[in-house]
Amino acid sequence: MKLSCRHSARNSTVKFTIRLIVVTLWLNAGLATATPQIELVAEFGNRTFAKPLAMYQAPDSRDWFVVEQAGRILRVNTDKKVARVFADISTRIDSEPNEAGLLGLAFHPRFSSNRRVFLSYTAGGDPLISIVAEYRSNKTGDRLEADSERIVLQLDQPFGNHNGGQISFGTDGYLYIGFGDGGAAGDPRGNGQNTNTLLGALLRLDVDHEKPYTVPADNPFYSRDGRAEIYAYGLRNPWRWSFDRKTGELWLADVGQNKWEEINRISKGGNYGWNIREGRHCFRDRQCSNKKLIDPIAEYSHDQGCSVTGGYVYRGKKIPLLAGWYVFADYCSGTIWGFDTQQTPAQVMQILKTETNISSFAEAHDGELFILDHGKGGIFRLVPGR
Ligand SMILES: [Ca+2]
Repeated sequence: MKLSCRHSARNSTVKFTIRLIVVTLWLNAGLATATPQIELVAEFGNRTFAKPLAMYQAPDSRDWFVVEQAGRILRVNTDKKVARVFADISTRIDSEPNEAGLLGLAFHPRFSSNRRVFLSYTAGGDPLISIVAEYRSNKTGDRLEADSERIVLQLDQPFGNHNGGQISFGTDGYLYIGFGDGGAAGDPRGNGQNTNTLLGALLRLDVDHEKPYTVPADNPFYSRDGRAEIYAYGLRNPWRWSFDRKTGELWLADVGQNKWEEINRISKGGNYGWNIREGRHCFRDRQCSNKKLIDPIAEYSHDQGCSVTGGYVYRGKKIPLLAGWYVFADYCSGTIWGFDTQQTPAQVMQILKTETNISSFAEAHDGELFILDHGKGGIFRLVPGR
């Protein structure tokens, strides 16, 4: 998310009706002759949320948990569309800087029996501090016990932006945490390439044994120089990443500086280039040939938008043509794209052009996908066109 985009979002809020321009999803020759369409349908009727940033289904039910930037989490009953406050930690949060606030939520994989919930947020002060904390919910799982907070990890943020902040459990049961490069512009302190800081990196922790956490012994820097928590690095501001539920592969969108937005497939120990490269292009130096840097699978320039929002590999049933496609978007332009993850090199296709500020995608237990409109607060389901 970027400030300039937020302003344009405000301007467009006058248009209350969301006009969706459905664009034909062109298929590669030979795959199909049809030109199917994909549309958005409001998931909760007219209900809107205050700057929604993330949405997850509870592991043991179909209810949705919608994360609002200022610090609330609303539990929405899927059938009755009734929303109740699951958590409100707004008094602990500094959501003043544009990219700060309640940024992440992860249910423990065994939430139904242990009721453990993890939140990620920024707290006040100079500097801003990123905090990942563990809580417990009540027995029925419908209210977070806010006094149960236990800090897992905290990290100073030298500048107000690029806080990353997503947390998710991998298929390996470990907790992954994404942090940006610390902010400002151009990574002035070189955090992206510095493996002795947790900034500009994706971390992987074991939160099931000692407190507050241990580091898996097969993390890349476990027994060599560098922070043992790091799983991958060279990131500028990872803004939404996900595990392919079929393959376990980790797909991560990294927000660019002024020119290139990128989608990466993350491998353990990988260096994703920032701030030597922005996307596939030299950034810090004119010469940037370095075989150790991993280029993105897909990128787009700022002709197409200004800030990438990562999505999911589609594994639902309702839109067969997207099967195995990675679906992502741009926060500013509202464009949704996708590419077939089986195809190399990736061929990015435009799926939809929307008038929304997409802050996140969400994936239901059944694999269907949703977008969250940060600007006007609506939540929409991707459906086959009629
Ligand atoms: Ca990169």
